[in-house]
Amino acid sequence: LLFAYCRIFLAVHLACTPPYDTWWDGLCFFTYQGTISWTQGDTKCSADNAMLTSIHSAQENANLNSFAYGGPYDQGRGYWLGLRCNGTSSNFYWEDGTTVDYTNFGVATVACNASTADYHFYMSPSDAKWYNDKDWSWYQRAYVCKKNVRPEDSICEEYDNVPSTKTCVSIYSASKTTTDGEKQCVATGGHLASIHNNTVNDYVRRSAISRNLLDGVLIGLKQSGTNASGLAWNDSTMVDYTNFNKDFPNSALGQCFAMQTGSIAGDWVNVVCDKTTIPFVCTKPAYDFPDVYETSLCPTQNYSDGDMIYSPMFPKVNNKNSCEYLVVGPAGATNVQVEVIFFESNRCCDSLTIYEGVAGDKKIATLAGSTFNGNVYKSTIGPAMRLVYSVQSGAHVRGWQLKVYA
Ligand SMILES: *[C@@H]1O[C@H](CO)[C@@H](O)[C@H](O)[C@H]1NC(C)=O
Ligand SMILES: *[C@@H]1O[C@H](CO)[C@@H](O)[C@H](O)[C@H]1NC(C)=O
Ligand SMILES: *[C@@H]1O[C@H](CO)[C@@H](O)[C@H](O)[C@H]1NC(C)=O
Ligand SMILES: *[C@@H]1O[C@H](CO)[C@@H](O)[C@H](O)[C@H]1NC(C)=O
Ligand SMILES: *[C@@H]1O[C@H](CO)[C@@H](O)[C@H](O)[C@H]1NC(C)=O
Ligand SMILES: CC(=O)N[C@H]1CO[C@H](CO)[C@@H](O)[C@@H]1O
Repeated sequence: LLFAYCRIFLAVHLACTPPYDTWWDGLCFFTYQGTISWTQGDTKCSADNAMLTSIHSAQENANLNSFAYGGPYDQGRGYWLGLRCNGTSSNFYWEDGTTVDYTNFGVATVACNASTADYHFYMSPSDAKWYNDKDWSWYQRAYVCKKNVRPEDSICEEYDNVPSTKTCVSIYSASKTTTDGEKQCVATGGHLASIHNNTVNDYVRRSAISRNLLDGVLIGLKQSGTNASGLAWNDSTMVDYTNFNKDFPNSALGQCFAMQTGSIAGDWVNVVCDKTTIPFVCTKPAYDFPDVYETSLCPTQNYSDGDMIYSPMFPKVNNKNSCEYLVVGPAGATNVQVEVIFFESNRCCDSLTIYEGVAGDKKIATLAGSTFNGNVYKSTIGPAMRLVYSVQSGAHVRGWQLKVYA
């Protein structure tokens, strides 16, 4: 049974923001499949608020080996890890500050002392053991980043919540065109910023200033006509607030817009779409987590058009229950569909398999990790599907929410 509450979910939301994915313990991981030096990999992870990964058990080592390897660009050179040697204390340490409570060296004795090199380790693709090079500073390998903080319970995930609003904001310092900025926003579940009042406008301006972005940021407003009547936000929300500089809008200067962060008003001016490259700001609506947890019981009813299906205990973490769900459309319909509204499971250990019909083993899809948000899955041989949620871990993940269309 589900608790009876009804709520409009504002947007598709993500657990780990792509390209990060939940591998185990609700933590977000990312594999870079090109090759890069240890130092560059370390810097790239830091730029994502992550660290080169640490590993704390044989199970985690095996997980990492299976998820990191075999990707399309796997160079077979192994993956940089965050393990190093402190010659002063003669101790190995993890870059992320966690305890070195497990090692899997490929050679019997690996010394760490004042006379050894400042080792940098990688996992080998052939035996999942850890090795190091003397010439680590130039040798290029893939790497794995890990975030030690779960995005659990943040209504904005990795965006920032504008205090006392339901708006999430993320400012990017890299200069992009409107098209590329919008792409990056979409990849993280948002759009180039839409701004609907002074609270949000001022927040964006102050955040930009605090990042030393004084030359303006792209926002998601576009002007199709020559006057203010042809204005639209890229996320399709209503233009119910504007904050133009006094001589604007002026379409002769471009059909896109930037906020002047250097002025206290944070006012808006036209810029040339796809020519002006400056930092940009994304927004998305805050995700409304239900404030009542689902029960941990499996359902006794069938689901049909318009129903939401939630995993047990959603959105409370650490569910251990596996359940089966039947989705049944009207007799004679050609198919039923489910849309993923939210999905967060540990890729290692928890999966949702979608089968054709109310019985049988013809698979439509298997979902695991946190990369399926917004996807739609359809039956093809009749108006029914069976969902089997198999939970081995459940650790620190919230589960999922699907919407049924029949
Ligand atoms: C190395 O160990 C020394 C002595 O314990 C400590 O002072 C220093 O901060 C350590 N360096 C790093 C990078 O952890
Ligand atoms: C460091 O470890 C190596 C390898 O075990 C050893 O040969 C060397 O004597 C050690 N150096 C110090 C200063 O302990
Ligand atoms: C400002 O707009 C946001 C949506 O963009 C809304 O959540 C918030 O409540 C508004 N704040 C005020 C003070 O109107
Ligand atoms: C504003 O532009 C629209 C087309 O974008 C046009 O239909 C309208 O007449 C214009 N209004 C004024 C006051 O210029
Ligand atoms: C669910 O659907 C199946 C297949 O149509 C049917 O046999 C079963 O009785 C239904 N269960 C409920 C509780 O309606
Ligand atoms: C609704 C809308 O304006 N969408 C646009 C957002 O920006 C991208 C990239 O510039 C366009 O392709 C969309 O059409």
